[in-house]
Amino acid sequence: MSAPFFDNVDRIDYEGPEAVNPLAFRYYDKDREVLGRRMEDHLRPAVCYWHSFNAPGLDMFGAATLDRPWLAGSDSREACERKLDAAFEFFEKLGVPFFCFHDRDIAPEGTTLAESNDHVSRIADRMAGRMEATGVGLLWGTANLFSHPRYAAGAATNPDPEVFAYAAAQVKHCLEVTHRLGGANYVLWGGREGYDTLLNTDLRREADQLGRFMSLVVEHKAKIGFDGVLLIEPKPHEPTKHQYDHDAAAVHAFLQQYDLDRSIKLNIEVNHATLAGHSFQHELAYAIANGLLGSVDANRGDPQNGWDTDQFPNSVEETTLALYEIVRGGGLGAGGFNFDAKLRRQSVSRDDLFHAHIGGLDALAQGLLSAAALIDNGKLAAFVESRYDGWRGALGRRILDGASLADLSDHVVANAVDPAPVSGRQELLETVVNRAIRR
Ligand code: XLS
Ligand code: NI
Ligand code: NI
Repeated sequence: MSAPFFDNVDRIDYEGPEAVNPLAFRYYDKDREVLGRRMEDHLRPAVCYWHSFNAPGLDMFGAATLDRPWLAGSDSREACERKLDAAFEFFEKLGVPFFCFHDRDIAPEGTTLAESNDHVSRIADRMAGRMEATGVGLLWGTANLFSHPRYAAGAATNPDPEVFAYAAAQVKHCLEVTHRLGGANYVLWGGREGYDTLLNTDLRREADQLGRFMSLVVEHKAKIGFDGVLLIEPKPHEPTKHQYDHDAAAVHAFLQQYDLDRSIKLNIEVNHATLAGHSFQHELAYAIANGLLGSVDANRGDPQNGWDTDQFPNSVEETTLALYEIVRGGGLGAGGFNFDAKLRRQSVSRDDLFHAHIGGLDALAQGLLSAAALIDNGKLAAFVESRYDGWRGALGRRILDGASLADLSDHVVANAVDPAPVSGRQELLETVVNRAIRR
Protein backbone atom coordinates (compact mmCIF):
# COMPACT_ATOMS: atom_id res chain seq x y z
CA MET A 1 0.00 0.00 0.00
CA SER A 2 1.29 3.44 -0.83
CA ALA A 3 0.21 7.08 -0.57
CA PRO A 4 -2.33 8.59 -0.45
CA PHE A 5 -3.23 6.92 2.82
CA PHE A 6 -6.01 9.34 3.73
CA ASP A 7 -7.72 9.52 0.36
CA ASN A 8 -11.18 10.03 1.86
CA VAL A 9 -10.04 13.24 3.57
CA ASP A 10 -9.26 16.56 1.88
CA ARG A 11 -7.53 19.54 3.34
CA ILE A 12 -9.16 20.57 6.65
CA ASP A 13 -10.51 24.12 6.51
CA TYR A 14 -11.92 26.57 9.00
CA GLU A 15 -15.72 26.61 8.54
CA GLY A 16 -16.80 28.51 11.66
CA PRO A 17 -18.71 27.60 14.84
CA GLU A 18 -21.92 26.77 12.95
CA ALA A 19 -20.29 24.26 10.57
CA VAL A 20 -21.85 20.81 10.22
CA ASN A 21 -18.92 19.11 8.47
CA PRO A 22 -17.11 16.99 11.09
CA LEU A 23 -13.86 17.31 9.11
CA ALA A 24 -13.60 21.08 9.54
CA PHE A 25 -12.38 23.50 12.20
CA ARG A 26 -14.99 25.43 14.18
CA TYR A 27 -12.57 27.77 16.03
CA TYR A 28 -9.05 27.13 14.77
CA ASP A 29 -8.68 29.79 12.09
CA LYS A 30 -4.93 30.01 11.72
CA ASP A 31 -4.75 33.47 10.14
CA ARG A 32 -7.19 35.11 12.53
CA GLU A 33 -5.53 37.83 14.59
CA VAL A 34 -5.89 37.47 18.33
CA LEU A 35 -4.25 40.19 20.46
CA GLY A 36 -2.20 41.26 17.45
CA ARG A 37 -0.80 37.86 16.53
CA ARG A 38 -2.01 35.10 14.17
CA MET A 39 -3.66 32.17 15.92
CA GLU A 40 -1.14 29.80 14.37
CA ASP A 41 1.73 31.93 15.70
CA HIS A 42 0.30 31.85 19.23
CA LEU A 43 -0.22 28.08 19.21
CA ARG A 44 2.51 26.76 16.86
CA PRO A 45 0.81 23.34 16.80
CA ALA A 46 2.71 20.15 16.06
CA VAL A 47 1.72 16.54 15.34
CA CYS A 48 3.82 13.82 16.96
CA TYR A 49 5.25 10.99 14.94
CA TRP A 50 5.23 8.35 17.68
CA HIS A 51 1.62 8.01 18.83
CA SER A 52 0.13 9.10 15.52
CA PHE A 53 2.18 7.08 13.06
CA ASN A 54 3.96 4.36 15.04
CA ALA A 55 1.50 3.20 17.67
CA PRO A 56 -0.76 0.47 16.30
CA GLY A 57 -3.16 0.32 19.28
CA LEU A 58 -1.31 -2.30 21.34
CA ASP A 59 -1.69 -2.36 25.07
CA MET A 60 -0.36 -4.79 27.66
CA PHE A 61 -3.55 -6.82 27.40
CA GLY A 62 -4.05 -6.97 23.67
CA ALA A 63 -2.92 -6.81 20.08
CA ALA A 64 -2.81 -3.97 17.59
CA THR A 65 -6.24 -2.63 16.62
CA LEU A 66 -5.58 0.46 14.50
CA ASP A 67 -5.68 0.65 10.73
CA ARG A 68 -2.04 1.63 9.99
CA PRO A 69 -1.12 0.08 6.61
CA TRP A 70 2.18 1.96 6.40
CA LEU A 71 3.47 -0.03 9.39
CA ALA A 72 3.55 -3.39 7.57
CA GLY A 73 7.14 -4.68 7.87
CA SER A 74 7.80 -1.86 10.31
CA ASP A 75 11.48 -2.55 10.84
CA SER A 76 12.50 -2.02 7.24
CA ARG A 77 13.66 1.20 5.66
CA GLU A 78 10.88 0.89 3.03
CA ALA A 79 8.25 0.83 5.77
CA CYS A 80 9.85 3.94 7.31
CA GLU A 81 9.66 5.70 3.95
CA ARG A 82 5.97 4.78 3.68
CA LYS A 83 5.43 6.07 7.19
CA LEU A 84 7.10 9.34 6.18
CA ASP A 85 4.69 9.62 3.25
CA ALA A 86 1.69 8.97 5.50
CA ALA A 87 2.92 11.49 8.08
CA PHE A 88 3.53 14.30 5.61
CA GLU A 89 0.22 13.66 3.86
CA PHE A 90 -1.44 14.02 7.26
CA PHE A 91 0.50 17.17 8.30
CA GLU A 92 -0.36 18.85 5.03
CA LYS A 93 -4.05 17.94 5.02
CA LEU A 94 -4.44 19.02 8.65
CA GLY A 95 -2.58 22.25 7.87
CA VAL A 96 -0.26 22.33 10.90
CA PRO A 97 3.08 24.12 10.77
CA PHE A 98 5.14 21.58 12.79
CA PHE A 99 5.82 17.96 13.74
CA CYS A 100 8.03 16.23 16.34
CA PHE A 101 9.88 12.90 16.34
CA HIS A 102 12.16 10.51 18.25
CA ASP A 103 15.07 9.03 16.30
CA ARG A 104 13.57 5.54 16.67
CA ASP A 105 10.15 6.65 15.37
CA ILE A 106 11.46 7.61 11.99
CA ALA A 107 14.03 4.88 11.38
CA PRO A 108 14.69 1.34 12.59
CA GLU A 109 17.35 0.47 15.16
CA GLY A 110 20.35 -1.22 13.50
CA THR A 111 22.64 -3.86 14.95
CA THR A 112 25.25 -1.22 15.82
CA LEU A 113 24.99 2.45 16.70
CA ALA A 114 26.71 3.34 13.42
CA GLU A 115 24.04 1.41 11.50
CA SER A 116 21.21 3.03 13.50
CA ASN A 117 22.68 6.48 12.87
CA ASP A 118 22.91 5.74 9.16
CA HIS A 119 19.21 4.77 9.06
CA VAL A 120 18.27 7.99 10.85
CA SER A 121 20.43 10.12 8.54
CA ARG A 122 18.99 8.61 5.38
CA ILE A 123 15.40 9.10 6.48
CA ALA A 124 16.31 12.64 7.60
CA ASP A 125 17.55 13.39 4.06
CA ARG A 126 14.22 12.35 2.69
CA MET A 127 12.43 14.24 5.44
CA ALA A 128 14.32 17.41 4.55
CA GLY A 129 12.93 17.15 1.02
CA ARG A 130 9.36 16.71 2.28
CA MET A 131 9.74 19.62 4.70
CA GLU A 132 10.98 21.83 1.89
CA ALA A 133 8.14 20.79 -0.42
CA THR A 134 5.35 21.18 2.15
CA GLY A 135 6.65 24.02 4.36
CA VAL A 136 6.06 21.89 7.46
CA GLY A 137 8.80 22.52 10.05
CA LEU A 138 10.30 20.57 12.93
CA LEU A 139 9.21 21.82 16.38
CA TRP A 140 11.56 19.39 18.10
CA GLY A 141 13.52 16.21 17.77
CA THR A 142 14.43 13.85 20.59
CA ALA A 143 16.29 10.58 21.13
CA ASN A 144 14.51 7.51 22.43
CA LEU A 145 16.62 6.53 25.45
CA PHE A 146 14.03 4.24 27.03
CA SER A 147 12.69 1.50 24.69
CA HIS A 148 15.76 -0.67 24.12
CA PRO A 149 16.58 -3.16 26.94
CA ARG A 150 20.02 -1.54 27.37
CA TYR A 151 18.17 1.42 28.94
CA ALA A 152 16.14 -0.63 31.45
CA ALA A 153 18.10 0.93 34.34
CA GLY A 154 18.14 4.40 32.80
CA ALA A 155 20.36 6.15 30.27
CA ALA A 156 22.45 8.93 31.87
CA THR A 157 21.60 7.60 35.36
CA ASN A 158 22.50 4.00 34.54
CA PRO A 159 24.89 2.25 36.94
CA ASP A 160 26.94 1.21 33.87
CA PRO A 161 28.99 4.04 32.28
CA GLU A 162 28.89 2.23 28.94
CA VAL A 163 25.15 2.87 28.83
CA PHE A 164 25.81 6.55 29.57
CA ALA A 165 28.28 6.62 26.67
CA TYR A 166 25.80 4.91 24.34
CA ALA A 167 23.06 7.39 25.26
CA ALA A 168 25.48 10.29 24.78
CA ALA A 169 26.38 9.00 21.32
CA GLN A 170 22.71 8.62 20.41
CA VAL A 171 21.86 12.15 21.57
CA LYS A 172 24.87 13.58 19.72
CA HIS A 173 23.56 12.20 16.44
CA CYS A 174 19.92 13.10 17.06
CA LEU A 175 20.87 16.66 18.07
CA GLU A 176 22.89 17.02 14.88
CA VAL A 177 20.01 15.69 12.76
CA THR A 178 17.57 18.06 14.52
CA HIS A 179 19.97 20.92 13.78
CA ARG A 180 20.25 19.93 10.13
CA LEU A 181 16.44 19.85 9.81
CA GLY A 182 16.16 23.34 11.32
CA GLY A 183 14.46 22.12 14.51
CA ALA A 184 13.23 24.94 16.76
CA ASN A 185 13.95 22.93 19.93
CA TYR A 186 15.50 19.69 21.16
CA VAL A 187 13.70 17.78 23.94
CA LEU A 188 15.17 15.59 26.66
CA TRP A 189 12.46 13.58 28.36
CA GLY A 190 13.97 11.60 31.23
CA GLY A 191 12.65 8.24 29.90
CA ARG A 192 13.85 5.88 32.60
CA GLU A 193 15.95 8.37 34.59
CA GLY A 194 14.62 7.49 38.02
CA TYR A 195 14.40 4.40 40.18
CA ASP A 196 12.17 1.40 40.76
CA THR A 197 13.57 0.83 44.26
CA LEU A 198 15.91 2.80 46.52
CA LEU A 199 17.37 -0.52 47.68
CA ASN A 200 19.59 -0.64 44.59
CA THR A 201 20.02 3.08 43.94
CA ASP A 202 22.66 5.71 44.77
CA LEU A 203 20.67 8.95 44.46
CA ARG A 204 23.63 11.31 44.81
CA ARG A 205 25.63 9.57 42.12
CA GLU A 206 22.72 9.36 39.67
CA ALA A 207 21.96 13.08 40.04
CA ASP A 208 25.58 13.93 39.25
CA GLN A 209 25.50 11.65 36.20
CA LEU A 210 22.36 13.38 34.94
CA GLY A 211 23.92 16.80 35.56
CA ARG A 212 27.02 15.75 33.63
CA PHE A 213 24.92 14.42 30.74
CA MET A 214 22.97 17.66 30.41
CA SER A 215 26.17 19.71 30.49
CA LEU A 216 27.56 17.60 27.65
CA VAL A 217 24.41 18.25 25.59
CA VAL A 218 24.66 22.01 26.24
CA GLU A 219 28.32 21.92 25.21
CA HIS A 220 27.62 20.03 21.99
CA LYS A 221 24.75 22.31 21.07
CA ALA A 222 27.15 25.27 21.22
CA LYS A 223 29.84 23.38 19.33
CA ILE A 224 27.61 22.61 16.34
CA GLY A 225 25.96 26.05 16.41
CA PHE A 226 22.43 24.74 17.03
CA ASP A 227 20.41 27.77 18.07
CA GLY A 228 17.23 25.90 18.95
CA VAL A 229 16.22 25.63 22.60
CA LEU A 230 17.08 22.64 24.82
CA LEU A 231 14.11 21.45 26.86
CA ILE A 232 13.65 19.00 29.73
CA GLU A 233 10.18 17.46 30.02
CA PRO A 234 9.20 16.95 33.67
CA LYS A 235 7.27 13.82 34.66
CA PRO A 236 6.83 12.43 38.20
CA HIS A 237 6.63 8.68 37.53
CA GLU A 238 6.00 6.09 34.76
CA PRO A 239 7.77 4.07 33.63
CA THR A 240 9.83 4.27 36.84
CA LYS A 241 8.30 4.53 40.30
CA HIS A 242 10.05 7.86 40.75
CA GLN A 243 11.35 10.01 37.89
CA TYR A 244 14.05 12.53 38.80
CA ASP A 245 12.53 15.23 36.56
CA HIS A 246 9.49 15.12 38.86
CA ASP A 247 7.87 18.47 38.10
CA ALA A 248 8.82 21.98 37.01
CA ALA A 249 10.08 22.93 40.48
CA ALA A 250 12.24 19.79 40.83
CA VAL A 251 13.78 20.34 37.39
CA HIS A 252 14.36 24.00 38.26
CA ALA A 253 16.32 22.97 41.37
CA PHE A 254 18.30 20.43 39.34
CA LEU A 255 19.14 23.02 36.68
CA GLN A 256 20.30 25.50 39.32
CA GLN A 257 22.38 22.86 41.07
CA TYR A 258 24.30 22.04 37.91
CA ASP A 259 24.45 25.61 36.64
CA LEU A 260 22.20 24.83 33.68
CA ASP A 261 19.28 27.16 34.38
CA ARG A 262 20.27 29.60 31.65
CA SER A 263 20.84 26.82 29.09
CA ILE A 264 17.81 24.55 29.38
CA LYS A 265 14.08 25.31 29.57
CA LEU A 266 11.01 23.17 30.17
CA ASN A 267 8.58 21.26 27.99
CA ILE A 268 5.42 21.11 30.12
CA GLU A 269 3.03 18.22 29.46
CA VAL A 270 -0.56 18.48 30.67
CA ASN A 271 -0.81 14.84 31.73
CA HIS A 272 2.52 14.95 33.58
CA ALA A 273 1.23 17.92 35.59
CA THR A 274 -1.84 15.87 36.53
CA LEU A 275 0.32 12.89 37.54
CA ALA A 276 2.44 15.18 39.74
CA GLY A 277 -0.70 16.29 41.58
CA HIS A 278 -0.58 19.73 39.97
CA SER A 279 -2.75 21.49 37.45
CA PHE A 280 -1.49 22.29 33.95
CA GLN A 281 -1.93 25.97 34.87
CA HIS A 282 0.31 25.52 37.91
CA GLU A 283 3.19 23.98 35.96
CA LEU A 284 2.97 26.73 33.34
CA ALA A 285 2.75 29.49 35.94
CA TYR A 286 5.77 28.06 37.78
CA ALA A 287 7.81 27.81 34.58
CA ILE A 288 6.86 31.32 33.46
CA ALA A 289 7.55 32.85 36.88
CA ASN A 290 11.07 31.44 36.68
CA GLY A 291 11.78 32.23 33.02
CA LEU A 292 11.79 28.55 32.10
CA LEU A 293 8.81 28.02 29.80
CA GLY A 294 9.92 26.46 26.52
CA SER A 295 7.16 24.41 24.97
CA VAL A 296 4.05 22.35 25.73
CA ASP A 297 2.85 18.78 25.19
CA ALA A 298 -0.90 19.30 24.91
CA ASN A 299 -2.06 15.79 25.83
CA ARG A 300 -4.24 15.57 28.91
CA GLY A 301 -4.65 12.77 31.42
CA ASP A 302 -7.66 11.35 33.18
CA PRO A 303 -8.07 12.49 36.77
CA GLN A 304 -9.26 8.99 37.75
CA ASN A 305 -6.21 7.21 36.35
CA GLY A 306 -2.69 7.20 37.68
CA TRP A 307 -0.96 6.81 34.33
CA ASP A 308 -0.13 8.78 31.20
CA THR A 309 -3.32 8.29 29.17
CA ASP A 310 -2.17 10.84 26.56
CA GLN A 311 -5.63 11.98 25.48
CA PHE A 312 -6.30 14.86 23.12
CA PRO A 313 -7.16 18.13 24.88
CA ASN A 314 -10.90 18.77 25.19
CA SER A 315 -11.39 20.90 28.28
CA VAL A 316 -11.83 24.51 27.21
CA GLU A 317 -11.56 25.64 30.81
CA GLU A 318 -8.15 23.97 31.06
CA THR A 319 -6.90 25.41 27.74
CA THR A 320 -8.24 28.85 28.70
CA LEU A 321 -6.33 28.96 31.98
CA ALA A 322 -3.20 27.64 30.26
CA LEU A 323 -3.33 30.16 27.44
CA TYR A 324 -4.07 32.96 29.90
CA GLU A 325 -0.74 32.17 31.59
CA ILE A 326 1.15 31.66 28.33
CA VAL A 327 -0.07 34.77 26.52
CA ARG A 328 0.40 37.00 29.57
CA GLY A 329 3.83 35.45 30.05
CA GLY A 330 4.88 36.64 26.59
CA GLY A 331 3.99 33.56 24.54
CA LEU A 332 5.74 30.36 23.63
CA GLY A 333 8.70 31.83 21.75
CA ALA A 334 10.35 28.97 19.85
CA GLY A 335 8.01 26.46 21.51
CA GLY A 336 4.58 25.27 20.47
CA PHE A 337 1.75 22.92 21.36
CA ASN A 338 2.75 19.38 20.50
CA PHE A 339 -0.02 16.80 20.37
CA ASP A 340 1.87 14.05 22.23
CA ALA A 341 -1.54 12.39 22.27
CA LYS A 342 -2.78 8.99 21.25
CA LEU A 343 -6.08 7.68 20.03
CA ARG A 344 -8.04 5.30 22.20
CA ARG A 345 -7.59 1.68 21.20
CA GLN A 346 -11.15 1.49 19.87
CA SER A 347 -10.67 4.47 17.55
CA VAL A 348 -9.80 2.10 14.76
CA SER A 349 -10.72 4.15 11.70
CA ARG A 350 -7.90 5.86 9.90
CA ASP A 351 -9.76 9.17 9.87
CA ASP A 352 -10.07 9.14 13.69
CA LEU A 353 -6.60 10.67 13.59
CA PHE A 354 -8.14 13.73 11.88
CA HIS A 355 -11.11 13.96 14.25
CA ALA A 356 -8.76 13.85 17.24
CA HIS A 357 -6.46 16.60 15.99
CA ILE A 358 -9.32 18.80 14.76
CA GLY A 359 -10.98 18.60 18.18
CA GLY A 360 -7.67 19.24 19.93
CA LEU A 361 -6.88 22.28 17.78
CA ASP A 362 -10.37 23.67 18.27
CA ALA A 363 -10.04 23.24 22.05
CA LEU A 364 -6.77 25.19 21.95
CA ALA A 365 -8.31 27.88 19.74
CA GLN A 366 -11.33 28.21 22.08
CA GLY A 367 -8.89 28.51 24.98
CA LEU A 368 -6.94 31.20 23.16
CA LEU A 369 -10.07 33.23 22.35
CA SER A 370 -11.29 32.90 25.93
CA ALA A 371 -7.88 33.86 27.35
CA ALA A 372 -7.85 36.89 25.04
CA ALA A 373 -11.26 37.90 26.42
CA LEU A 374 -9.89 37.64 29.98
CA ILE A 375 -6.86 39.69 29.04
CA ASP A 376 -9.01 42.28 27.25
CA ASN A 377 -11.38 42.77 30.16
CA GLY A 378 -8.40 42.95 32.56
CA LYS A 379 -10.43 41.97 35.63
CA LEU A 380 -8.15 39.22 36.89
CA ALA A 381 -4.99 41.24 36.33
CA ALA A 382 -6.45 44.33 38.00
CA PHE A 383 -7.46 42.29 41.04
CA VAL A 384 -4.02 40.71 41.41
CA GLU A 385 -2.35 44.08 40.95
CA SER A 386 -4.42 45.76 43.66
CA ARG A 387 -4.09 42.76 46.01
CA TYR A 388 -0.39 43.50 46.47
CA ASP A 389 -0.72 47.28 46.77
CA GLY A 390 0.74 47.29 50.26
CA TRP A 391 4.03 45.96 48.94
CA ARG A 392 4.43 49.08 46.83
CA GLY A 393 3.91 51.26 49.91
CA ALA A 394 6.46 52.34 52.53
CA LEU A 395 6.30 49.23 54.72
CA GLY A 396 6.48 46.80 51.78
CA ARG A 397 9.52 48.55 50.37
CA ARG A 398 11.23 48.70 53.77
CA ILE A 399 10.77 44.95 54.27
CA LEU A 400 12.21 44.11 50.88
CA ASP A 401 15.05 46.61 51.28
CA GLY A 402 16.33 44.92 54.40
CA ALA A 403 14.37 45.81 57.56
CA SER A 404 15.35 43.34 60.31
CA LEU A 405 13.06 41.31 62.54
CA ALA A 406 13.79 43.84 65.31
CA ASP A 407 12.88 46.76 63.01
CA LEU A 408 9.60 45.08 62.13
CA SER A 409 8.87 44.33 65.77
CA ASP A 410 9.45 48.00 66.66
CA HIS A 411 7.21 49.05 63.78
CA VAL A 412 4.34 46.80 64.86
CA VAL A 413 4.55 47.88 68.49
CA ALA A 414 4.98 51.59 67.83
CA ASN A 415 2.09 51.75 65.34
CA ALA A 416 -0.20 49.24 67.09
CA VAL A 417 -0.36 47.36 63.79
CA ASP A 418 -3.53 45.22 63.56
CA PRO A 419 -4.17 44.11 59.94
CA ALA A 420 -7.74 43.13 58.99
CA PRO A 421 -8.38 40.20 56.60
CA VAL A 422 -9.35 41.16 53.03
CA SER A 423 -11.49 39.05 50.67
CA GLY A 424 -9.53 36.91 48.18
CA ARG A 425 -12.66 36.92 45.95
CA GLN A 426 -12.03 33.39 44.66
CA GLU A 427 -15.65 32.64 43.72
CA LEU A 428 -16.03 35.96 41.98
CA LEU A 429 -12.82 35.40 40.02
CA GLU A 430 -13.86 31.88 39.04
CA THR A 431 -17.07 33.37 37.66
CA VAL A 432 -15.07 35.98 35.75
CA VAL A 433 -13.25 33.07 34.05
CA ASN A 434 -16.44 31.13 33.29
CA ARG A 435 -18.07 34.16 31.73
CA ALA A 436 -15.13 34.60 29.37
CA ILE A 437 -15.09 31.00 28.12
CA ARG A 438 -15.94 30.58 24.46
CA ARG A 439 -18.04 27.46 24.01
C1 XLS B 1 6.30 10.38 27.78
C2 XLS B 1 6.70 11.64 27.18
C3 XLS B 1 7.35 11.49 25.81
C4 XLS B 1 8.12 12.73 25.45
C5 XLS B 1 9.09 12.55 24.34
O1 XLS B 1 5.52 10.33 28.72
O2 XLS B 1 5.58 12.47 27.14
O3 XLS B 1 6.40 11.18 24.86
O4 XLS B 1 7.27 13.78 25.12
O5 XLS B 1 10.04 11.59 24.62
NI1 NI C 1 5.51 14.30 26.12
NI1 NI D 1 3.88 11.81 28.56
